[in-house]
Amino acid sequence: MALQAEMFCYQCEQVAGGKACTKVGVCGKDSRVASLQDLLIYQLKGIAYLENEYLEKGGELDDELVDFFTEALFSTLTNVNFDEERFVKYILKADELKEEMRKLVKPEGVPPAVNYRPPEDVEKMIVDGKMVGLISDRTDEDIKSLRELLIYGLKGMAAYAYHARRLGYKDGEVDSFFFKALAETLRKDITVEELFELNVELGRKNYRCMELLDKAHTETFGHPSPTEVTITKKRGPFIVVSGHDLKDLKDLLEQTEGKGVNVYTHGEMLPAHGYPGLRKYEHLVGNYGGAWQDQQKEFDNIPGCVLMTTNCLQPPLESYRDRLFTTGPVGFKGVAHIEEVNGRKDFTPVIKKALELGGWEEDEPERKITVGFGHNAILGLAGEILDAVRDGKVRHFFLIGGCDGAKPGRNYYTEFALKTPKDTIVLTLACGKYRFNKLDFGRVANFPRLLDVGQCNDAYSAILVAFELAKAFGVDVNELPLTLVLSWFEQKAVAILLTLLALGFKNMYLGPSLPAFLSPNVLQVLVERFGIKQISNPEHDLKEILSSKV
Ligand code: SF4
Ligand code: SF3
Repeated sequence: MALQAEMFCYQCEQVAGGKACTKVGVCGKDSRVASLQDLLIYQLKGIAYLENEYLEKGGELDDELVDFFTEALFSTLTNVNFDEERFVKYILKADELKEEMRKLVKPEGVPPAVNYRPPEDVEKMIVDGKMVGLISDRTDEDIKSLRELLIYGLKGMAAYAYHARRLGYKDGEVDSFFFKALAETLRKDITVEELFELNVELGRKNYRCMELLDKAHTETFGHPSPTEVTITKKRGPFIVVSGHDLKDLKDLLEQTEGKGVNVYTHGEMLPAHGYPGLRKYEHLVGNYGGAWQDQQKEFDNIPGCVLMTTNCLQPPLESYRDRLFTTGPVGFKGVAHIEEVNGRKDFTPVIKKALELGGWEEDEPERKITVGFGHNAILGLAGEILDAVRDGKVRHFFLIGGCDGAKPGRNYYTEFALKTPKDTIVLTLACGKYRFNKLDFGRVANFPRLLDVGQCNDAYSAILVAFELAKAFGVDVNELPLTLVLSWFEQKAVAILLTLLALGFKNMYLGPSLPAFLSPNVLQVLVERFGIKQISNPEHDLKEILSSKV
């Protein structure tokens, strides 16, 4: 076994050298944590096999098991959890659950992952992790590529399912698919065709899962509507809430009410201001900062607290480590973690610390941006949009969406947005938009030219809008004057991409680089079947798009 490398991870876009992180992750994940994550995935494969057998024999889904499974998968997403102790706990908990299930299912002739028992010693776990991870994997390149694509898609879908479950929304079809699909990755005889079909099925299941999450958000907090958000600082103690978990934000808002602590959204939490059930809190005073990759600069010596509810967490600097708190699947060694106990999270330590730190001393001159163009708000304007297109006032729509990152190539998306002609509308979502969402795009016909649809978790909204517009125009979605220009970074974007492909979206532009885990053959199939194009430069791509679609 060639073990010159200390780890092997190629699940995200910032991967070292465009190939794989083999010494330490560009994200900051070290080889010990990488190994423990690999071992956790191996454990989850074992659980998946047993649960799938159990379900096939007529057994029922167990809530505790699904909760654990989705959180554990989510914890292995890029920039979520860097804490080896937490992975040890997940691995051991997985073992308990597997042990119970083995008694129930009594499996015979099963893959080794099913009967594997982890050692108690963490050093030995790390060795085992290397044996079962990609670092030791000699599978055929195309099989490996499609298998990992499936696993990353499952990680992304786990994030969506996790958020929906926290609000009490579940879907048996989605949950059983986690087990079926991950169990299939243990099969030695699986074919390229079978894996391809599983990826397409994942795309469909993820659409269902995102629809469920949309339902969870809108039924709990109301439909987002256009809302002005202050993006400047206010005097006084404060907590900045980052990540994607709206339930955590709501619970924190309740617990900070009347305590003299302002709450700001950060990163992917910005769209929270659009929801009536969240913006009603007066002490939700605004949004602070930009996208996740700027956090070390923005949190440096910050005189308030930061609560990180999900991705993306960067390894914190000393200057704010004592005021950073994690919760849910997020973790970092030495950073305080707020656990859920009996269904409740107690944010008292965060509130106490924020009051102690005292906050900003002065108000900044106020500036605002508008968010809240979810599907309900946009489709409420459908009639006017149709008229504007028919009258030639709006020529084209762009969806410039997806993740951000630190690479220079990501300026493409800002330049692209800024170069879009004045008679076009830009829909945007996820954290990639922070590079341009504070710029003035002006208006076209009766609409702002830049419409913020929400988080990456709201990709469902954008898809629904596309389908509804296609229906209204009486055309196929690929015949709409709409182009998707996507930036990917982590595994939620993989799940969304599979959904778009499964739903038949074609000719999407993808960047900044193509996934390292796609083998040349798999990539060729994606290009041939779905017309996926890698971004080149904004002028070239815009010209190509506008000359081919009217
Ligand atoms: Fe590298 Fe991305 Fe894996 Fe981190 S998650 S180790 S940056 S490929
Ligand atoms: Fe961003 Fe991490 Fe993906 Fe939610 S916060 S989109 S990268």
